Amino acid sequence: MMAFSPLQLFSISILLVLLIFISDSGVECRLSTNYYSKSCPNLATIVGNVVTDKQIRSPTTAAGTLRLFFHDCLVSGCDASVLISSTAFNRAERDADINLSLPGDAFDVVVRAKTAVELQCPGVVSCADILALAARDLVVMAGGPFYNLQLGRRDGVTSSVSSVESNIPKPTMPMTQLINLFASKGFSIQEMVALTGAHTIGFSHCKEFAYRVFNYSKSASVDPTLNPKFAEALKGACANYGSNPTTSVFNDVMTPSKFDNVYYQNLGRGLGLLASDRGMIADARTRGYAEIYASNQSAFFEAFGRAMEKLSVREVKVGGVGEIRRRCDAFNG
Ligand code: HEM
Ligand SMILES: *[C@@H]1O[C@H](CO)[C@@H](O)[C@H](O)[C@H]1NC(C)=O
Ligand SMILES: *[C@@H]1O[C@H](CO)[C@@H](O)[C@H](O)[C@H]1NC(C)=O
Ligand SMILES: CC(=O)N[C@H]1CO[C@H](CO)[C@@H](O)[C@@H]1O
Repeated sequence: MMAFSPLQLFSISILLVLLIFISDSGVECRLSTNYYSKSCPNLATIVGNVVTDKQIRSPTTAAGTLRLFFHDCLVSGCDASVLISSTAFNRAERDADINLSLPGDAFDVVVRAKTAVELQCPGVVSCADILALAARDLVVMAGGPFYNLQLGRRDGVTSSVSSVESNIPKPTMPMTQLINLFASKGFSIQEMVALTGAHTIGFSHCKEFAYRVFNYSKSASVDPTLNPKFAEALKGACANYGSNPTTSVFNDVMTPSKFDNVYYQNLGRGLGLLASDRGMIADARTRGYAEIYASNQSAFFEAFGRAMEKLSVREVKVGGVGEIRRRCDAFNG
């Protein structure tokens, strides 16, 4: 057995005290709801004002920003990597095919909020936190639930187009694949069904669902699970989508811009727009949750808020990892 002399013991205790001191005085290592209470006390108000102003002028902002945040968090954690613009040297996440449809208004609201925040608290607040705050505020503005948001995320220093494809769900994926994808990100089936209630707002481009109403299969030109009148309307709306790929349709045809539980009610009536939406009510593993949320909006709001809190801290970077970006679309480099 090893024995220590008094001097050695003394040095060891000094070392321990030093270690404790160093670990305590370093960069903040944990998220908290009041992370910026000293360094940027007006943060919530500044972001709230920008977001409100933008949403009133461009009502598509809420849905776009919520989806942007979802995509950010699924790919390498909530670190604003999705906001990075491509350069001659790097094709960034937002250049992935699926990102073609991420709307400009969503990027714009984050840039505006960042600019306003920098004027009052330069170099302090991450773009990842601003995106998280904007998405939460916009959910509330659209009529959805308030949920607590932990702050203190740092911005990522990589963003690669190649990391997107395998991490983002597609409407054509069979339910087992969707369940597995969400499970690989740490989400239960119940949380997946609740999160996908985000499709109560916003829209989808025709290319995401047009196959359900044109040439569906050898035996049926239209997906027989669609409400026939709805299918006719979709045919009309998407008649020219080949020549005009920006043509899109509301995800929740009944209350398109209100964050409510009507999305789930639609599913049982053949009014689910994407095949993955329809899957939520068709599959025995997800149906029970979809039915509860269809009949009880409080249950949906509670589950959505909890799942969003979880999504919002997914693989976040804290402490010495990452950086506080000066502008949201480029690394400080
Ligand atoms: C089963 C999983 C999911 C699939 C397959 C899926 C797929 C899609 C697709 C294809 C679109 C249309 C995009 C376009 O054409 O512009 C869309 C829109 C949207 N998604 Fe999802 N999504 C899923 C889950 C989620 C989740 C978990 C959220 C957020 C928590 C979300 C939020 C949104 C929003 C808000 C829109 C509307 C965007 C806008 O209006 O600009 N989605 N989704
Ligand atoms: C449907 O399929 C037929 C035969 O394959 C084709 O001629 C027609 O253009 C298709 N229609 C659409 C809308 O894709
Ligand atoms: C609806 O859900 C809420 C929240 O989970 C619950 O407290 C309430 O009892 C439910 N209402 C009904 C009628 O089931
Ligand atoms: C919004 C956005 O960045 N869209 C890009 C998606 O990818 C295509 C093809 O790489 C670009 O041309 C778009 O600008």
